[in-house]
Amino acid sequence: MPQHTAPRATLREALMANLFDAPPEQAQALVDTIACIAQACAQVGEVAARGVLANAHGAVGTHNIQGEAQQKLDVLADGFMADALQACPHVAGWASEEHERQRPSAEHARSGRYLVVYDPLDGSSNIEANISIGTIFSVLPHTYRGVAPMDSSYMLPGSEQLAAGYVLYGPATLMVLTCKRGVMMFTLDRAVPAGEAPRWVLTTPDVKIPVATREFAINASNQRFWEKPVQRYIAECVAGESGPRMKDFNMRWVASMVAEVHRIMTRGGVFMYPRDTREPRKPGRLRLMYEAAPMALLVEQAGGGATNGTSPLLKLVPDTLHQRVPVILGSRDEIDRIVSYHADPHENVSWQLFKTRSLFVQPQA
Ligand code: FDP
Repeated sequence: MPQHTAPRATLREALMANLFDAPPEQAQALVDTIACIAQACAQVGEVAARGVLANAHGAVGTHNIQGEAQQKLDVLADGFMADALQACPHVAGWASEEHERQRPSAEHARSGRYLVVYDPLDGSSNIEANISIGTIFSVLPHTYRGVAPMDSSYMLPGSEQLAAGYVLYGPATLMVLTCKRGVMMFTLDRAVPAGEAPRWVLTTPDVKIPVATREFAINASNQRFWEKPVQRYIAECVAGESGPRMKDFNMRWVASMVAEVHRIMTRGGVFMYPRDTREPRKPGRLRLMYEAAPMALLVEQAGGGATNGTSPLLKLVPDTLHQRVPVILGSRDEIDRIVSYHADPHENVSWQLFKTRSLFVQPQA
């Protein structure tokens, strides 16, 4: 018997349906903008998939504003995004991990209604190891439409984002997206007729993060630098069945934030890049505007939680484009627990004292 399956919705169809309650002109502008970004990401995915054959591996010999050595793919991805945004009539300006200052659109700086911030290539250290990498983006309102944007135009809390998403360049190329009406997952379909561009199709209409989990992701080599509530949380997870949690946990670390968040989107978990004492000037490793805030919006829209330990990430107002923050996000129950550890005054006095006095009972020899 032939199977009759309904065709999957395209990106534009799914977004227009998702935005049914928005004024049509606004919905169309947001869909057009996301379609421009999606097209650039399909180009990045194409080049990433060809690897050395596309001459996309290796360093270019320059450094970005963060002092990080730029990889060829960082630069290529940044260029694809900038070209797509330049061509998009609704975008007044954009800011990227790879540039110190924002860039106003040559033609639409005054007329555009949106600002876009992005990390063109997240997980750069994984490029040559052929491990999953990604792009992260956020669409913000251009509050003073009619005036060309400046860096200060972008200083909005994450709660003001109109849309946020990431693209994961893994075995399949996926886009996970929110317009603040839940989270949708799209897959890039390359099996299209010759001459046609690959197209994004809706593959999961309503992503939900499981509330409970037994899996965490953290770079454990930084343990000695972590703050006390994080030391306590991880020690309790590692103690497993014989510790206060009375159950075993599993650990993962890919070193590509997009891949870690995607795993959490599919089966739950906790991802942490907490504050540490290595460089007191830097309160965390990840950037607020184009890493933490868009991921926080996605995770919260999927039912999870996202915090710096003491405040929801979506409430933080940036001071600069490249500001760094501690990031703790994932399954709701665990995030609530970690926030409660940060709020516990004993935790901030002495975790060691707490450990010997109460919960953390050592198994008898
Ligand atoms: P990368 O610098 O390679 O782009 O964005 C920062 C980030 O990767 C995250 O994707 C990743 O989670 C983290 O840094 C990796 O940090 P470690 O090197 O400490 O593992």
